[in-house]
Amino acid sequence: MIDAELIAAQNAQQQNALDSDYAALGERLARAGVDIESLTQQASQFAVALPSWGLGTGGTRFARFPGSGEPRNIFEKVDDCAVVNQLGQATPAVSLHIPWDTPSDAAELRQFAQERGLHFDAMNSNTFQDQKGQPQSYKYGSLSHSDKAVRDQAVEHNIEVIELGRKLGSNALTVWVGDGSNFPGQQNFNRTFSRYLDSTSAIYSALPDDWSMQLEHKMFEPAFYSTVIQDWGSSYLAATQIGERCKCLVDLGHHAPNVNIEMIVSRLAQFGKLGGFHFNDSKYGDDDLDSGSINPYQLFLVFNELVDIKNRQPSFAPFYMLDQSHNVTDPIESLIYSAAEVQRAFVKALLVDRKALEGFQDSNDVLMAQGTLKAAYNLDVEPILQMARLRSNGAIDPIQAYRASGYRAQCGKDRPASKNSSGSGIV
Ligand SMILES: [Mn+2]
Repeated sequence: MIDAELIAAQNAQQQNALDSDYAALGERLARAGVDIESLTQQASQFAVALPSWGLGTGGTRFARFPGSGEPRNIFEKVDDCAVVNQLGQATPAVSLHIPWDTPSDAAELRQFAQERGLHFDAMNSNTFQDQKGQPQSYKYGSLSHSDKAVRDQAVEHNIEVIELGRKLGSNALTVWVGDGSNFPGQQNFNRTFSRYLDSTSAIYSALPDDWSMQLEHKMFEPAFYSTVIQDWGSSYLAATQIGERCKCLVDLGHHAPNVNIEMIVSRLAQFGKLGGFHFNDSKYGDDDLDSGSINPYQLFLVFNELVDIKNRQPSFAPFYMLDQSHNVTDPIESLIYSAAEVQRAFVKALLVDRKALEGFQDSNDVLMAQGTLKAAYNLDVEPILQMARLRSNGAIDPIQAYRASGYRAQCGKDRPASKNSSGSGIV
């Protein structure tokens, strides 16, 4: 963790400017009948989970360029998560990827995280890679494989992940499989999907009563011709077939270019099947770039739907996680920055004048309807995010505080690279 006095000293230098900016924004919002304190309160409560695999440097199929002081095991990853949350105050949960980050002692890891103010969110299984010593190969698929022995092994792995998650205090399982085909004719679409449904139903039947299961769709990759759960339609069909607590998870990078993701969000939520999100951004495909770095307006439009849904269904509580690959930045900095971008989109979505919007929609005042969204999007809510962090003992400027702390340089000394270091994956 970072020395609290260092954060306080940094904040002290910046607080006068913040107080002034916050007062000015508060005054402006008050003229529109909006209470800035309510927004700051909601910003403080906003949380997005950190992916355990996001703390190490990511890479592509071509190369990985790790920096110094990378976490070498799950405990060091949790240490880094604690720093992200300490400074940014928006990421109190960690989402584990199994088996990349399987702890030898779940109780020890749970306590280790608790001592750092963290808890465990949705668990992620992995049947897209062969693990050392496993008898069956996933070369031709896992949950939908033609061979029952392979499917059974994949189901068993997911059940083990649930068992581990129970010990860690998690309450959800996210299932993404790369199953699919590379060539026309390689697989029969109907039989493959049926086998997938049988396998996921078997996993679902092992789900504790207070757990949910999230199906993550992805258009392509690693399969390049067809993918079993390639889109939200397939995901919805599967989740509906499997059971009530089986939902669809939307990863922002898992769609064709220009697809209207915010409408997918609305559709799934309208029928009670929106379970969660993996936030990231993309220019071309599943780029796993930092949230809000390419298309922040899309992120805002997604949250515009989420706020709308929440207003209709107060119990709506989807899982939020950052799912990014940090190839050329310090992962801690990217995660702090990205969490704030997601939080920013949320706060801006809260600012949408929904009553006015509904009026413009019903009277077909197109210009004013789109302008109502833009008015909220264009407002700079940075003072609200800064104040929310300050009041939670985070940093007004978390990147500056992180750099001033020298945390990464210290890790470079404390964490000499070992050949057992666990890297990162791209999910
Ligand atoms: Mn994902």
